[in-house]
Amino acid sequence: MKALILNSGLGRRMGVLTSEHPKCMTEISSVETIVSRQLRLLADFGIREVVMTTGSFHQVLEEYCSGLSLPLQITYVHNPRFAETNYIYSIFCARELLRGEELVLLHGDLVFESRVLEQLLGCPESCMAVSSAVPLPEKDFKAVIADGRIQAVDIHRFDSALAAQPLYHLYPEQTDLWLESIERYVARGETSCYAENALNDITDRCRILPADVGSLLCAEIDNPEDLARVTEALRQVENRRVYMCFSTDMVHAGHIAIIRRARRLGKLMIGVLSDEAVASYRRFPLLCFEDRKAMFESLAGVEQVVEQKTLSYRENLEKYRPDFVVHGDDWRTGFQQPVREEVQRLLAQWGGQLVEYPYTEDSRFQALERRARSELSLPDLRRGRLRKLLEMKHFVTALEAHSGITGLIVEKTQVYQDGKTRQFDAMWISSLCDSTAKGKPDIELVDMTSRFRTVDDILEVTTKPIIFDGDTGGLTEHFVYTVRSLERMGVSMIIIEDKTGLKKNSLFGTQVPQTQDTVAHFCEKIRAGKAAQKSRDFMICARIESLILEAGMEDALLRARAYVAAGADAIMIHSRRKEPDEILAFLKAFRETDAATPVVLVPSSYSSVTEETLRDAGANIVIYANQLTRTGFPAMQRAARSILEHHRAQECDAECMSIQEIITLIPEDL
Ligand code: SPV
Ligand code: MG
Repeated sequence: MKALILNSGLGRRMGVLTSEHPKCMTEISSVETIVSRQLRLLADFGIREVVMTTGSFHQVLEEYCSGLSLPLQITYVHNPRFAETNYIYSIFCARELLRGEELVLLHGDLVFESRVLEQLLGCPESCMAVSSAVPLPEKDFKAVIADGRIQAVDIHRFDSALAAQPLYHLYPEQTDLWLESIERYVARGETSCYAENALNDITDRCRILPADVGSLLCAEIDNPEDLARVTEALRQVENRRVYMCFSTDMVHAGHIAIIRRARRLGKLMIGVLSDEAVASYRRFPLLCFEDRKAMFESLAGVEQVVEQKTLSYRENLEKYRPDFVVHGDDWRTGFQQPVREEVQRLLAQWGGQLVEYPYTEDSRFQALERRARSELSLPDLRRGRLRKLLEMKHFVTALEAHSGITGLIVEKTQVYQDGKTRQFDAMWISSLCDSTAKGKPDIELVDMTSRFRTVDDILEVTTKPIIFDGDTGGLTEHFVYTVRSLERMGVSMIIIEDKTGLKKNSLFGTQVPQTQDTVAHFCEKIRAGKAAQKSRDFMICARIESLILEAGMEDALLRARAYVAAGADAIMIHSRRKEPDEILAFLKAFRETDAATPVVLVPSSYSSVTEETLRDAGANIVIYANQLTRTGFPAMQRAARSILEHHRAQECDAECMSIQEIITLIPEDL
């Protein structure tokens, strides 16, 4: 595609402003002239060849344009009869460079915002810029429109007309038809009329559509008053603020394309999602916030990069009140839909606008994204992530998983609430649920090989960090092997409880005989485990059963401090009370002397307490230890009973997950 810029006019009405150079070299901002802005925009839209007709001061103009160092090849066509002819003759002079070309044709005194050009270039048929938002001009061009196409471009006709600007996008067929008509005019010696006179003769054959640019800036500068008005309008256009948000740690061609489009709308500010927000809605970021911020700061045309702390744009939009928010159209459906709706509501408060561009699926990026995700599941990367999450968020949640499918539920379940996407950070491989799924009691009967099989099933299809319920850890001599095996598999943490002998589930409390280990012996086990692990990442958490076994708060605190001193990376305090009072009391007392060691809680019996309360009290990990098992199996029992009772399956259809849901829950590749 070529651009044809008509710069042969004298610009007499500009007075002294055109005494030393052509009108198109008039300054319209502190950094740009009409022509430099036109050329910059054309180059920005990928146009590489420009034909420019010239008249007076043609050498001044040529020198000026070549000094602009734009990636454009400009061919100058001088109209030697510029003083006595109109631009119909300039086009005639340039005709051999134009024949058969797709063209952007524009007058050299036209100032327009980039969206005008974007709209015209996006038109699949030949078109001319018109505006239904501005009053019909007395003296300038109007486009007479009938049957959805332009019938005539004229300064005298007002009926069925819209204000028109000399900016066209012409496909080769219309270019050639118009050129032939111009040649006929010139052959007849008609060289001082408008080129549009030649166009009007052929509009029955030369189909040109009106491209309504509404109130977007698109105006000619004919006199100093126009200049003042357009300069001010342009200043406002250029000062518009544009906001985009990114969570990506890889910038691909699609991102660059959308950033380029966004920055044409005004000054571009990019919100980079915080690590915590990325991890909570997508996946663990490969690059930390600072690196991602630096990456966007280095992109041309990005004025400012700020942190966006949540998936919701609210905080930043209210602070910066941008004129535009730009996004791909992919968020119209799916979990980002409420985020989008909130953005629209907020923008409406100050007349801002949401601009959406078609989302481009980039297959190479998707392959990289898949690779990043699968790398996140590699043992070395996965293992350390619990520690990193703790450092980053200070508070994480885990849900029980006992199979590949329950692992996927923990991996994929998300809700959007209060501007945030919530999902579980980690998974808990509960001894109770693992045993239950195998139809066995929770008494360390399921051996480690079998427990590892469950872990492996989950590891295979998920990426989130895993916390393994190691029961008592068994004999110290066995425990060290367990540590190494789990570490090798990519598990992040093992929790062992300070009980000895036949282990029973803690929720039995003192109803069954259970023996607490001695402090010294359990510390020995912790020390041996820590010495056995190979990496820094793996965590051993010591679980204190003093409250379960009614040994008292002092005992719990004493053990907690002793286990930390023995090298435990975290402690877990358990309770079977209905209320969280003893847990809160423990946290208060423990935090008085230890602010750093992560504390793990399992609020199964005291389930009414919220995460926020526990976090504020000093907890770092909350494990929902058995809820998938306890909800899943009753549903299965109901289905089994229903089929038996009704002698058919239909009655339980309503409770069944659709095949579609099953298919989407289980990805084809991970
Ligand atoms: C488990 O989930 O197996 C636990 C927690 O160890 S509890 O059942 O509460 O003891
Ligand atoms: Mg257990």
